Amino acid sequence: MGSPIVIPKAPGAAVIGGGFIGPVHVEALRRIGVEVVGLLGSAPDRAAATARRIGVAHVYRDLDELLADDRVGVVHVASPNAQHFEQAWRTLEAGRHVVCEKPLAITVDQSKALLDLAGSRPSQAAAVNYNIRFYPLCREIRARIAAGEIGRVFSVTGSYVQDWLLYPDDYNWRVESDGGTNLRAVADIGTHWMDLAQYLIGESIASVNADLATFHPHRMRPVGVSETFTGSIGKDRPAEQVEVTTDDHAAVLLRFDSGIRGVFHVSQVTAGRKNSLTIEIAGSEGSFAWESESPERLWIGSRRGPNQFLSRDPALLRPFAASASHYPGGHVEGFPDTFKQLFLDVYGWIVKGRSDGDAVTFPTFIDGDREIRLCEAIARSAGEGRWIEVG
Ligand code: SOE
Repeated sequence: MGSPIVIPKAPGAAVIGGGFIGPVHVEALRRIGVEVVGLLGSAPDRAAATARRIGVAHVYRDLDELLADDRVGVVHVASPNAQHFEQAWRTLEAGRHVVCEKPLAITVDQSKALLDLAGSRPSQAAAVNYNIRFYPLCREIRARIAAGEIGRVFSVTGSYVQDWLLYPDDYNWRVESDGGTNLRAVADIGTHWMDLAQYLIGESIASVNADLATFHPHRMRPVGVSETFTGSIGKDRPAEQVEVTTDDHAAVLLRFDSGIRGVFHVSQVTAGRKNSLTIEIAGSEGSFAWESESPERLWIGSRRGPNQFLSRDPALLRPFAASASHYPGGHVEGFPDTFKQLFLDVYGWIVKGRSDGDAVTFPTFIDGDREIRLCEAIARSAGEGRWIEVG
């Protein structure tokens, strides 16, 4: 509480992507006082409808027009994954800051090229939207582990499961092969889980051993667009059967740099789980457990005394956690607030102006590139049936 909740003199922003997550970016930007000057979508008519719905005044014809608009200082790339590379690349080349939705790219070649380009332009922010880091209680876990509260970390385990692709007639651009790792649940939500796990314990994953499953080898692709999380909407449209090879489910064993062990599973076919990330960290003196669908509560496990539940209350949190929490205890903060907090970090860094002393506090292309390397290692491990070192 008390930290700035608007960014004075923030540059204007443009958002690419009018599906599910683009409007989430728009809403969060407005909450911190950033003007969203325009929207670019994959189809002008649909983009115009979305722009009217969310109150964005201008719809760009194409990326050329967007990058020619000198009101745009920051571009938010919230388009389908296969478009991220070109849009992020051209944004940086045009001298703008970029906030790219995960995953950063489709291949390591792409993510490495973006990382190198961003590194050559240190005055431009190059962020990746790993928003789950910004739940206050996730920051509390990170701060307490760093302070040694649970001693030596033994393991990190958990899951990220949803049900919006449960049925064979559920469809979305994500189920199509991306021409790279061909990963879907892993690339879409597994990267969230892996980024969070590494962030909480402050250590990178060194090797993986993965098992993937595609439970629906065929799906019904409706004519027209299928947005994210649309459930049974549009099921009455004509559809054609298509082959699907991307993962509905994955189970992945992990070894971290220091020997810490991990395991997670992801699924987009778990009935009743809407957007459920769980993570549990076991240490020599205690453990933590947190669930994204109950984000205001942190479970603290102990052998020497009673287990505890810590409710998010900035007055009870460590400063690193309290600084990402603007509402008093009991006034529930959630998914939208994590976008607001991440963008406060990015735009705060931008308006402060680049200086060597300015530590970056938001996830960058370095983190985005690491996740693509993890995806490639997971895809290779599943194909070869063995442990694979992460490049
Ligand atoms: C779909 O799985 C999705 O929208 C992801 O793409 C987002 O990153 C996640 O935050 C919610 O679920």
